[in-house]
Amino acid sequence: MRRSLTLIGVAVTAALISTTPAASAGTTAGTAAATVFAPNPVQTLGRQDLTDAKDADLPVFAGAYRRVTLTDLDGTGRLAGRYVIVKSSTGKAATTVDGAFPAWHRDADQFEQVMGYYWVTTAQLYLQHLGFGSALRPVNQRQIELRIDQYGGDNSFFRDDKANISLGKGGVDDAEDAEVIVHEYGHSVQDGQVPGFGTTLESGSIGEAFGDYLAVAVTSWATGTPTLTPEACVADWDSTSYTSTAPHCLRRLDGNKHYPADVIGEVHADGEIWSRALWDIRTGLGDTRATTLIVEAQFSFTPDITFAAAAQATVDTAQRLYGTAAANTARAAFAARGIL
Ligand SMILES: [Ca+2]
Ligand SMILES: [Ca+2]
Ligand SMILES: [Ca+2]
Ligand SMILES: [Zn+2]
Repeated sequence: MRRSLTLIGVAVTAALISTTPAASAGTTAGTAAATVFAPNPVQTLGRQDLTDAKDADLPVFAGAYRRVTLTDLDGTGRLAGRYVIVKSSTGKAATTVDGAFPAWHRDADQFEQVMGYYWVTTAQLYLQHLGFGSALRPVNQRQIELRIDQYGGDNSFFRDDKANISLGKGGVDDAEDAEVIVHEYGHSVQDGQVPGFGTTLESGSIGEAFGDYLAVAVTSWATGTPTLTPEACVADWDSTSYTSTAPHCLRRLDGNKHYPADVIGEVHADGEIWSRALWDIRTGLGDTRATTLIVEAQFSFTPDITFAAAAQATVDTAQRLYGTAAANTARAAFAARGIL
């Protein structure tokens, strides 16, 4: 695996400096085993009847845990590394025991901490696997601060003033669903590419849409295309707390919203217009080419870009990277939404 050693915009700690030089292409600075959901128990088990049950580790969840290897750790035994540092206001900070993180389950606060570290790092490694940081310029290769808070509402958010992410614990703990974590990282990615991105309704909708798209792309890359839930379904598990129909989805990538008739003036809802276009590009070109051109195009966006301008920039990037047939696929996807 190609891996850039470049750190951009990172407050590099002494510990990180001391361990980073040991890394080179194909190796990682620090690794440790840990236990996660991959990406969430509804998708893994294909059970739409799962409920939060007040954070209880019921026997039904046993088959959803996976032992994985955390990479890019700074060697301190904490959840701190090259692309993310976890800070939690709930429970003690996770630390390694004999070089591995204990197999915490969902009823332990440390489980959400581990999830945050693993899935932010996995999202960055997915971008690197596409060539960002090697053949293409790096994307968001900075250390994100990820907070897990006893936040009252069932919500998570990205604060671009501090380049950090907060994950709430309303309903199902947000960090128990990888797709919520990666959605938030999507905002961080866009802010890393275009500081302050998303100042208007349309640009903000693009932001929400890209987060949803990245959530699906990263989790399918890491765990395989889901077979028991629709791939287009975002946050199958977190959404069991606030949706009543199955399959449970926070949002989907494969809706049929059309511009401008379906615009309601809310970024998450209107984002479903944009995310369907991204989904169609991915269906037409495959994950690697689609996500590469989608992310590469975002470098040319302005913070307040319109749907039309962003769509044209995406088509132009498809042309530049992959030629006329790919550009036609992208143009058709946006035309089908009424954007171009
Ligand atoms: Ca939990
Ligand atoms: Ca939640
Ligand atoms: Ca899903
Ligand atoms: Zn969002």
